[in-house]
Amino acid sequence: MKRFIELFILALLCFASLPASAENGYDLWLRYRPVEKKSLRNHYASRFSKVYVQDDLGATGDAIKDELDRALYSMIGKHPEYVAEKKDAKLIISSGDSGEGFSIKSKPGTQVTEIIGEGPVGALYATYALLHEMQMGKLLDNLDIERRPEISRRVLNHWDNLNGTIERGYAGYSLWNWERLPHDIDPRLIDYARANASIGINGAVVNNVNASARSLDRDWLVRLKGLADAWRPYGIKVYLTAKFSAPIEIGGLATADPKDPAVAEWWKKKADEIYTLIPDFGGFLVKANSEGQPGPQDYGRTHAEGANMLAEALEPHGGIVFWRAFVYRNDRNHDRIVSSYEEFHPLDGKFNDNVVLQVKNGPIDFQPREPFHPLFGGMDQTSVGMEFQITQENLGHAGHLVYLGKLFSEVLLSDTDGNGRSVADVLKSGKISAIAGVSNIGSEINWTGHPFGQANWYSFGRLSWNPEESPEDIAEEWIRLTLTDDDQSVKTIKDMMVMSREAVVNYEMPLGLNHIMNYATHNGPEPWHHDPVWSAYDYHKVSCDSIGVDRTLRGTRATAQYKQPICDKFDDLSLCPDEYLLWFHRLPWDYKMRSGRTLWHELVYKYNEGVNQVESMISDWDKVSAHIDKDRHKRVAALLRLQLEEAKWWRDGCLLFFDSYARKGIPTDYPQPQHSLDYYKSIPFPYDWDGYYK
Ligand code: BDP
Repeated sequence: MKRFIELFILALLCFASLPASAENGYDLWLRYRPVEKKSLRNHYASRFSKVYVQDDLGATGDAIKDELDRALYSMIGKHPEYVAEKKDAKLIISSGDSGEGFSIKSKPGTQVTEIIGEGPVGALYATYALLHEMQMGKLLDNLDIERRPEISRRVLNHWDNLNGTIERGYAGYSLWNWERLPHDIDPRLIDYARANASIGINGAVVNNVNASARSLDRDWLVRLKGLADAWRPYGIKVYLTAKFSAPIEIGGLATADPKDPAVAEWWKKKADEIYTLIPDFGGFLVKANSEGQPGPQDYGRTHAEGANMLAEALEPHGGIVFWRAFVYRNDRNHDRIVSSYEEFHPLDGKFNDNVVLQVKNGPIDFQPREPFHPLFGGMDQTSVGMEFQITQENLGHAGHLVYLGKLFSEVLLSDTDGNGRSVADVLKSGKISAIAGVSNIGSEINWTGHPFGQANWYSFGRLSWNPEESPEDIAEEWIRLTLTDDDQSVKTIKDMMVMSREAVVNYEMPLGLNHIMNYATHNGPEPWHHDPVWSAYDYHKVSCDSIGVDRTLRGTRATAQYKQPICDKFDDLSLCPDEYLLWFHRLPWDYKMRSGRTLWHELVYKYNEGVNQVESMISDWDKVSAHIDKDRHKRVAALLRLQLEEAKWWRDGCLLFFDSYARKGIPTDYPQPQHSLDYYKSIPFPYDWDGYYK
């Protein structure tokens, strides 16, 4: 009978390990698939036969047990058995008072594994790390892992509006059920916390940078407390965006001038109120004097004066201010690229210690490729934090497969001074080290809309913990955890992912072109957009003989904002990498490229390369069908077809437009556009999901 039951379980497990026909992606990278190999199953079963979890780990200890229960039951069909004494245990989980670092060690010559967290959250992170090893099919015999995060604040920024819409969100509506908080904690909110904790994300700014002052009202704060309490065991702090005019809007004051004592007092009281409800509240994120948002400059004060006033209100409670550096003048005669550095560089050293200047990865605005922002390395006496965008605002929304791990890593490893001081080093050197990602998640069942969007959330977390990790390795692990562990398929999918970032650059904005997307939706080409306030011509400056913007020392001097020798690298045409060519230089159509082609020909070549890359992604995805569950395979296949259509739309629209100036014609050995330029100009843009441009 016992043998029969064993065989039966084995049959069930084997069946379960085939690609399931229906997976909706909800489980993310925490699928805990049944372990097929009997020997491995037994190995895990024996290691988890007796588990000791230090009993004063509080709610985090419960979260650890909950995760072990789910994982073990799903992977080997058994729950772990908990024991009260360390000496009886095979898995020992304990921790010190606080901290996120941890170690996992196998005790030589025994079957014992010991996890020690610096604090309870460290022990939780270690638990996820151990389960990760198991999901990767590893034995637990020779573990010798020690980890500590390189960056201390690893935060998702949710651009969620209080009415449930998400600005630039393409995966449905906000997950925060404000109406029923704090009483009803939707189980999904816990799954959100689990997913984040499993990749080390430890903070969430829950509302939009284009903030509503109402989020600071007591009515909302008590609801926010519901989220804070639910996420605390997972090591996640909540933060709010603070609208600078809140003292007027909800405080009844006549001004929001940071130098007015009544204003400072209002913020102090507000902070006290928040901390009474949420003792570990993270702090404020502020978008000020940017794109119409109020700020200190409305009162003739500097960004530093505004930030410090808020910082003083938070300081007694241990809170911090993320002050965004995303500012530009609404002046079409001024190169937008240089604005933010011009504004903030003179303020270096003027920010309080609990202020982080949050800087977008590049100096424009989340384009498919940008050189790193010169404020990284340009503000040595200020804590400078990174802001990446995980939601693909300018990279095909949730319709395109684009693996952003490559983009994140490229920026993090950029050399800021010629001596190898990378952007990541700059982040790490701040009094407060911080990295933020504008989230791509929403209410869609698979969280991110595109199934591969999950990899961008995942890689953001992993690189925030350790910016030096290889994005290729991260992609591979994500694939194994999320899609398949068939080696050949893993390799094929990984190659696809790695190429996908280059593909989107090629079919949207090759050779350093930028900001030529549709004005409102930011999806699809519109290099012809031109109105009194915003014109794509400011970004490409196309004419009959040339294209690109001269941002060298002879032009708008954007290159001067970089330290030497990086300044020279971008400024000197012979040194400037092709990928930033038209970003920094204005060149004639017949300019001879390194490839031997003319600039015009190179542009044609690159746009076509992008389309070809999507075509090869389609055929690669076809090849792995036997090893991916049907539903997700079908969904990605459909999305890749959409991506191909849109890649061609970008290519043909842009090339026809640029050629209406260059008059060179598309060489006959390339596919010719199927439609006229007028046709591409007349394509209507569907409504914008985020409700911002109503
Ligand atoms: C732009 C987005 C806009 C954001 C803004 C920001 O289009 O929706 O509000 O950035 O980061 O890229 O503040």
